[in-house]
Amino acid sequence: MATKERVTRAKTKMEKPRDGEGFLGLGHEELREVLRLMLLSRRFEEKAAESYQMGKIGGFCHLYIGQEAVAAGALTPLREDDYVITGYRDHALALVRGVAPKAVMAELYGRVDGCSKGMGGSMHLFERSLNFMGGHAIVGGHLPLAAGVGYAIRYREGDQVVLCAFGDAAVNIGSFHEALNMAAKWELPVIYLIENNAYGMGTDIRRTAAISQLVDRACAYEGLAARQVDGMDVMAVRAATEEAIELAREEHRPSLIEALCYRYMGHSMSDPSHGTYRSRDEVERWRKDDPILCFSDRLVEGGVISREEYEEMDRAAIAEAEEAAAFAEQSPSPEPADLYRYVYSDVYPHGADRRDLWR
Ligand SMILES: Cc1ncc(C[n+]2csc(CCOP(=O)(O)OP(=O)(O)O)c2C)c(N)n1
Ligand SMILES: [Mg+2]
Repeated sequence: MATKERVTRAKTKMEKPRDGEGFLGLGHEELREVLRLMLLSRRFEEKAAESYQMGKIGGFCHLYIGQEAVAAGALTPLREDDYVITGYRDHALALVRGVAPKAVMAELYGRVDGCSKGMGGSMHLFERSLNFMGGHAIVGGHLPLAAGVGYAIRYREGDQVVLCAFGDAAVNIGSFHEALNMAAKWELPVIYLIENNAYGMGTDIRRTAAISQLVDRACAYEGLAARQVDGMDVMAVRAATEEAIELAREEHRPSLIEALCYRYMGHSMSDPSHGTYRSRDEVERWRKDDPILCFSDRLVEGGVISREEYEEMDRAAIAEAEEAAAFAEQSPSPEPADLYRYVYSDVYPHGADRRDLWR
């Protein structure tokens, strides 16, 4: 079964060594902010799980618990005008990108104050003002969209980058290859980030991928830089991403990063935490590498934060999640009449005027 031994080597065409050991020259404030965002994601999702179990949230809901180092490591080095796009396991990425917890929770509740006006739900978080381009439910469907955003950046001669996250199962989807081929051929500033949590729903990736190290898929595309990192180590993810950002911004070179991580919960809220496809022992082994506990220990040892400050930060994250849920509860549901409002379609209810729909 999947274990930490999967972190085999720093497979790379990039030049610098993988560095998750130090603090990458970050100041204490920046390091504490990275930790705060990981804690916020964790506590937010624990609250979301509680609300889901109480029937307050409906539909699909996939938690990121256990994978927080990937979102925090990959998104915190981005600039405000860079772009982020991801799949359906999107809560943590939205929060780290800066979408307000209240707007994310209200979206999970399907309420009008949600970041997608309550029309998208858990899998379709979106925030244009932060260049957070979703939240996409179709496995691998957003990889070509990331190439499209990268193409738009090149066309406008900008220097932004696109960070595109997706799960391990997406590497067997045709659009993965189409997107990587285009990104490499057209030298698009896109960073493709595999969140390899070892499973696609209940299927071990080793049963479906005809390659043992997913990052090796990059070898098929000339010019695509590649790196495999320990996805439980936020600084390792950040180091690899910083390097990829530099390549994209300075040299228009795309990258493929594989972050080896693990989800502690079931595939979605409708699945049990452990399931029959993995053992309790395996989950417990990975829990020993909890990305938040490991990083907070390092920060305490390094004198960046005291235990008391950490506990205070944790209490603040819990309070923020509670406030988000209270906010979501009182936010109204969308009007049924607005159902067609944001849909591209020629079919309008009751002969409504096209212009009415774009008010
Ligand atoms: C094209 C497509 N096929 C099947 C599904 C159903 N499905 C939803 S999630 C999932 C597993 C994806 O696993 P992975 O890419 O590893 O992401 P993870 O859930 O582990 O984050 C599948 C098969 C889908 N959403 N889209
Ligand atoms: Mg997976």
